[in-house]
Amino acid sequence: MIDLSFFGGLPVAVLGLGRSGLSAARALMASGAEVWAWDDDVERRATAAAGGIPLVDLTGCDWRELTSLVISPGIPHSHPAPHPVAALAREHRCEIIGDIELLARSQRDASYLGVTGTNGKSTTTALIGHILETSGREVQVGGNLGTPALDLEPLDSSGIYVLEMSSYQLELTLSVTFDVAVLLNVTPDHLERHGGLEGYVAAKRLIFHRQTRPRTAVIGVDDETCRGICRQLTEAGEQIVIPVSGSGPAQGGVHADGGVLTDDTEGGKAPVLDLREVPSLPGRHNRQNAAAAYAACKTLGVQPPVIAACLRSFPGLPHRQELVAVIDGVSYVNDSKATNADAAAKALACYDAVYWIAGGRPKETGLAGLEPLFPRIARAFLIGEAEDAFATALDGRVDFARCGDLDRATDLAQAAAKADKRTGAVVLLSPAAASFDQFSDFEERGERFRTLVEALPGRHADLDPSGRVLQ
Ligand code: UMA
Repeated sequence: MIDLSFFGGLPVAVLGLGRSGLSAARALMASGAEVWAWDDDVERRATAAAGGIPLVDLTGCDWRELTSLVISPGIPHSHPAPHPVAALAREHRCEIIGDIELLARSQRDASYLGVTGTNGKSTTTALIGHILETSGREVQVGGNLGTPALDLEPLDSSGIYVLEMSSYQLELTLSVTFDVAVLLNVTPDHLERHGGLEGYVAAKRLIFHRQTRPRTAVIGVDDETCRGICRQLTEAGEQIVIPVSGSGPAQGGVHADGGVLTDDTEGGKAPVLDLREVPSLPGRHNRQNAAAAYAACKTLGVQPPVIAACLRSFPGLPHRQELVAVIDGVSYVNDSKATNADAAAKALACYDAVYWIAGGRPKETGLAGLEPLFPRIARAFLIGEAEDAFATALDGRVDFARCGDLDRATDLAQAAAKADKRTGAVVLLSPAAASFDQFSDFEERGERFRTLVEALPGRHADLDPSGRVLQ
């Protein structure tokens, strides 16, 4: 448990009682703080109360008593409009912070490694955690990836927190200075929440806040926005900057052009590993993730051959291009985490005969940018609120079926893949939309897909724990 006794005896407001809020409330209570917890959802309040967390309606309490509001990352505090509780906190000059801020205030001796970016940050965070752990470091891995910051273990000066940082969390974290900060890529996402692209980019840049040498920024240079940030930081010279690329050169950095991870940080373009030999890191996007993980871990002193061995043994992450079954020669891939078109594009680009399950609650960007990948789609199976919009985008270009929900889509996709008998057929759940219309989160959607697939008729091949086919 993370010790927050600096709040001992003081009232602290906690808004949002999901994963991070419950964890914050518990850590604060265990540290002797007087927790005033609230959630807009009546069921969440009931669950929290049943767990002994004291509820106080934060819209009607005496704010003069409070100095800190710990807000869950998913709750808006500025755009599109501040949540009424956040507005009250501001009015009363009360700080608005997140759970990672509390971790940083408590664990001051440990090192911090942060990973952000629109896509790939979970895989890269897990990869870095895997490399550091395997090479014998004391590591705690969490944040946006799933384990809330205050559920992590305390660490001393030899330990490293490896944190996936969403743009939401970065805005709520004031006092972490990352020893190594990784920015992978920026494409439009969460625009409503940040008041537009400029606000989103500004939030992402917070990962570099206050960094000075020898602190290090690892920056993907495969998109224009990040290339610009890399140029600016290099020119400013405050921290060490390592460019990384999955698809082109990265002078003085690490790249994986053509699939071979290559270290150019010491001027020698040293080949490290052929990433095409690593099945748990498929596709071009994973080349940049691997390059970033390599650069980050080498900065922390892990030797290149050790990093290469750890990349090979990486088991991959659930819900990210996760091979859940091979049935009668057809692969079933769970990519439920792909909640926007850009993320779905990464998966679609990996396969040639895709039976694509897509839909959910659509993002503003819809299916924009996916057109060049349409020839890879044998047929699309549309679900959820996005059905109309996605049908319009695919009409006349990709054969599609409106399925309503995931259960029907999975059945129809299997039937179509079986009937077509195409070589390399893949039933891919890569929704390009959020899950919230039909599921509580992308994980529940992915688990449902796994359950449905496991129950499908046919001959199921044996897979090893990292998803490799054994027969
Ligand atoms: N709530 C309110 N009022 C509101 C909105 C929400 O009371 O106006 C309440 C909800 O009823 C619910 C709680 O707030 O009880 C949910 O809070 P939350 O959305 O912040 O979710 P948590 O369960 O605390 O999970 C958060 C992260 N969620 C978001 O940022 C949306 C999780 O990231 C993270 O894993 C977890 O903390 C632990 O650190 C998920 C995510 O979707 C994976 N992240 C986004 C992304 O990756 O794109 C940013």
